[in-house]
Amino acid sequence: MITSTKSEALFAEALRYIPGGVNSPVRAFRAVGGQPFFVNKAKGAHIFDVDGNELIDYVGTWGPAILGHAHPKIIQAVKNAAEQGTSFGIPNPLEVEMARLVCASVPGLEKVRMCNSGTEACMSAIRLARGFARRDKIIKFDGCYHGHADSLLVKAGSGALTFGHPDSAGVPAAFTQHTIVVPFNEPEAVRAAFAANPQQIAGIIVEPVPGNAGLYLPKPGYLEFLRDVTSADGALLIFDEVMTGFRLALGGAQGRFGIQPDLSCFGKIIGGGLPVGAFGGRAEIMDLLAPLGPVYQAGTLSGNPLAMAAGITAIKELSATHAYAALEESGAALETGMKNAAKSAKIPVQFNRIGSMFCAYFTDQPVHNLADAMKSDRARFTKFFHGMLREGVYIAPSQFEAGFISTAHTVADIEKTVEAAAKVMKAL
Ligand code: KE4
Repeated sequence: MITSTKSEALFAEALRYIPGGVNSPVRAFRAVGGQPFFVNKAKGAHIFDVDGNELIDYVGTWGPAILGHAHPKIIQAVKNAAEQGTSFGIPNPLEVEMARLVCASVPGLEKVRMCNSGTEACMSAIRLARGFARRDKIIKFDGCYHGHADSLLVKAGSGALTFGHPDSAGVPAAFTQHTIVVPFNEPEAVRAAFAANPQQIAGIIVEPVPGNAGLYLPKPGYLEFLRDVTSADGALLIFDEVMTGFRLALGGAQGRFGIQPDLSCFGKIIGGGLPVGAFGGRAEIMDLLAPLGPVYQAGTLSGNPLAMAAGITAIKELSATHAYAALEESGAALETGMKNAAKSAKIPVQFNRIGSMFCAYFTDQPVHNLADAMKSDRARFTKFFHGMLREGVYIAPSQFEAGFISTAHTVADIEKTVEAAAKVMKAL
């Protein structure tokens, strides 16, 4: 970073009016120290802060910017929609097109309901699962983050984990008594939970590829195991694809791994950068939702035309181009470069990656779940983060977040990133 005077002044004023100076905790740099910078422009794979610094961006507004920032087709779609009105609160044609596109993209999805965030999507999917199964208990995995609904803020990942309070204050024990937390990638823990609660578990909610404690992959057969163990007990399998949906493939992780959950949650990419969430599944489950059925869920701005226009354009662009092949190529190049940088610097790095999602853990042990991730050297990550920032590369300001590559990242961007990593790792 060259200068930060304007960001510092803005942050001082932000602290006056906004708790922690931010509207979402993970932006506050609390995990890595220092102060956040303020951005007023983003284009392609680059962000531009108020002091004129230009950075290669691997946060991508936490996942939505898979096509890069300010993609011309998305900007034009939002402009066109805005000229017709920004919200109607009345069914609009774009909602139908979005629902059709999402259902056509994700195998087995028969119906979908739009909402305004991933939190809403996951909270609603759980309520629906409980209403369908007529059971109260839910299994989640430590380190997974499904938004900040009360019953899910238990050993949650992302910002909750970053700030060391995975179980938030203000959540009565009664609200989480039905939430069972087990470690990811350990089948025995799930078997034990079902054995201790036979026919009482409404469902498992899981990030099929957890991206909120850094990034780690399901071990071979693990997702198939979750599918089988839930079916055997009459529980539902809920894939939280808010991050992985339309990121790992057009059909999300479920399409990539060939697993069909009962319910799926989406967000981020399908909003094209505007506030959107969605959840969907078989019609026999979804039709329990109001106004058809007894499970209530609602939202003033759900399906609003601007977010629909942006999301539809993003999905169409992803399906019309060879986006995922390009993302795989960039991801592989980054992975090779980062691993070579670590080797030449002689420091232990586990570089986990799938498609365009990645995370560098500073440890010599493999990372398969939260317990493994917690063993990584966070002091080293902090030095790496600030070193990369000085070299003009912005990665997530927390070890417990994933990185994202977009179709806008060029070969030159990846090369510059790898050169920066080689230089910074040598000094760690
Ligand atoms: P939102 O309510 O933030 O739209 O989505 C919640 C959510 C649900 N499920 C998954 C798998 C998610 O990754 C998220 C949100 N992701 C974080 C980044 N790790 C959002 C960043 C933030 O909290 O500012």
